[in-house]
Amino acid sequence: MITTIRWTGLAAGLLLATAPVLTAAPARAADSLTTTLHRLTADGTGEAIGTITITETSKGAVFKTDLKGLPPGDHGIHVHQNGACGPSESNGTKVPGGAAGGHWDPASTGKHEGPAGHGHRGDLPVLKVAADGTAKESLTAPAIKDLSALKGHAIIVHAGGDNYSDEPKPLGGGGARLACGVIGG
Ligand SMILES: [Cu+2]
Repeated sequence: MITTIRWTGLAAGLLLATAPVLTAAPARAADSLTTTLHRLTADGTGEAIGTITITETSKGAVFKTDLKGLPPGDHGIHVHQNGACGPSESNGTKVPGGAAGGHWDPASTGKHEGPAGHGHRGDLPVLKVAADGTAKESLTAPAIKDLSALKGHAIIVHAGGDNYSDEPKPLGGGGARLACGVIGG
């Protein structure tokens, strides 16, 4: 009888000890988000080209890229409105990654001004790809304060660079969409 009581006490103690860990887990998971990027094709998505991990810091959200297989040089990279990486259709032609929609712009500014501007909230610092096709960069977005707001949007890497302006070409001049990943999905 005494043994039974002791075991019950021990079990209760274990439950109490593990309870805080269980309740803390969801909060910890929200501290970072990871998305896998895939190469875009006219029919959808192809091979995976790496990951982007997003963390919240006092300076804004930091997008840490671990990518490969990209053309060397500067590439526009942005958070886009829709959590979809499929093609869209324009005049009967499939546009790779078109389903991701335009740049994430919750304040409806309609302006592309780069990460330090007051336009699209999804405008990130330009992605620099090394000569070997890899990009291991930390891109800070001062305007993005809240990681949870990023969930369900897509990250797009463009073929061209990004001059943080709508002139002379719209949306920084990035043009065609090369790779895509849905944040938190
Ligand atoms: Cu973009």
